[in-house]
Amino acid sequence: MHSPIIHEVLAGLHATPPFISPKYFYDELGSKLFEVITLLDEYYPTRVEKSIMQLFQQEIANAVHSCDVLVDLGAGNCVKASELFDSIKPKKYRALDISKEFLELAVVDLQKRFPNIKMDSQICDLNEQLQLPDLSNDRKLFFYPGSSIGNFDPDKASGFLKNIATQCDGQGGLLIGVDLEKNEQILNNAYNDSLGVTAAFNLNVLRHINRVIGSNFNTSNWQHYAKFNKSQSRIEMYLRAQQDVGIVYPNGVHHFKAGDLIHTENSYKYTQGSFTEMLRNAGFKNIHTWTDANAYFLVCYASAES
Ligand code: AVJ
Repeated sequence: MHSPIIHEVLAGLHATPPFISPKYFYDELGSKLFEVITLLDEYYPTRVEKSIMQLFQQEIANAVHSCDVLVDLGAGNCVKASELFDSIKPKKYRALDISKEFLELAVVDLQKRFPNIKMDSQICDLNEQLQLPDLSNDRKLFFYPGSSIGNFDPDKASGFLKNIATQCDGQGGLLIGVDLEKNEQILNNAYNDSLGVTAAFNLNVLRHINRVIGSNFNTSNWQHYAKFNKSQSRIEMYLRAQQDVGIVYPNGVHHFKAGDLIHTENSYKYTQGSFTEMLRNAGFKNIHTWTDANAYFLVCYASAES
């Protein structure tokens, strides 16, 4: 009766505890709100990752050595990949993302700035098995910045890394950024910024869900809640019902009580040791790491070559 997508979203809302997948953050407005998050004082990951990439640009390029195709996993506005072009000199650039309009516009823009790199885009959900049949013979550099890996539970993250290592097929590797465990207050502040942008980003998922399933969530009935869970080493984000609400969607209604939480995101934090071990277990042969002076963030090049 319902489409598979609607079915999946409804199953999440009816689950105990209820959840919405973080992939629904990234409609057009959500992608723009995330760009704003990366500019916030409290949200250090993007800024610190960029400083590491800049400071160690030459070392990273030496480790990568050469690259037929740069495969950008979760390209967004493509800015981070474009900052690698001069040092890594890829022949081709493949941008993957879940947000179609946003991605295609970004790639068209980038192609004008770098006419000598062959570019294309591929809409994909990294929760599904990655398929790149036309690139099977190329020496690939997979690029997964921003600690997006943090959205996966650790066993899912391991499976994802194994899949990338397999796709490398003995050549190339993965350049990945991951957020590190640190002082709890710094972590909590990064997801509870004083301008309320992260709150808007979290609440916007309800507007997106309304369009996807035809529901009537009213964002003013919900409140942003984000907190570091120490035992699981992850930031957890939720939306909390501020009053009893009945959510109506085609062929149904679902009641939430005041105080009920919808889980919208986990953002796992790793230690350098736990993360490099995961890369090794995934089958990568050689692991290079770079971090900042405060050890807030880690950049790794995991090579598939021994
Ligand atoms: C894009 C998943 C890396 O977990 O920090 C930012 C998303 N959520 N603020 C993160 C996010 C709230 C972000 N990732």
